[in-house]
Amino acid sequence: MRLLQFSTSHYCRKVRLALGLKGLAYGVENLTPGLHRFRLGPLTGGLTTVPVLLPEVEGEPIAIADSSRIVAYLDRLQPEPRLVPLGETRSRDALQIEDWLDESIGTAVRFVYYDYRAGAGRALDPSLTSQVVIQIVRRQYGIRGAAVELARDRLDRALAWLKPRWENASQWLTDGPDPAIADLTAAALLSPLARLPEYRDAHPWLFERIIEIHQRCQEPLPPGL
Ligand SMILES: N[C@@H](CCC(=O)N[C@@H](CS)C(=O)NCC(=O)O)C(=O)O
Repeated sequence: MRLLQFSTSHYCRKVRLALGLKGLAYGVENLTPGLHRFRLGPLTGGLTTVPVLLPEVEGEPIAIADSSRIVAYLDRLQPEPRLVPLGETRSRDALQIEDWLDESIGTAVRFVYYDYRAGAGRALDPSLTSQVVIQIVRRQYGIRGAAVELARDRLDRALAWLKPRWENASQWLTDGPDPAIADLTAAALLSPLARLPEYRDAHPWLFERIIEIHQRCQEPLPPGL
């Protein structure tokens, strides 16, 4: 099994956490942003986002694109430990939280993170290559001014929702004894905030949980932790 990824992508981190929780062996292929389209397009029928999983097993699809589809595939491939919990209510809740995190919060984190990296956080990597990549990402997604402020508000609301759930050390988002897909998605998609002192200082509970989930999934900690 091979994961096509950008090493820095938080959506790719989500899939690595899922693979790690299940203890599945896999290799990674790091793609170069910009050139990635030429590698992915023919495999995915035109979708150009990472992560993409190549099962490399006869009889299985050649490529599975999108982190949520990959998660569903991994549960079919090896049901235990489950990523999407069993039971109608719990599985519906888990998938709804995953979708909200994917579509709304992962994007908000991208806005706040790249805005920081181009401004106060420039010193994290002032090299020309890094700054050029940051500017390309900012242009691609329209990361500026009012849009960053809206992303900040969305993140504040998400963290206020998450705090009472994650602050309680014995509780996971879908009430199981172990973290499942909603927790892994939150841990991965919020992990870039570890580089921003404003979030690091205000939300210690968040980073404790992110660390715990990475340890359970045997995934190296994100930068900044
Ligand atoms: N909904 C997708 C989002 C993935 C995504 O946004 N990936 C970004 C990197 S973080 C990407 O590949 N961007 C390159 C592009 O859009 O061409 C998923 O969950 O897999």
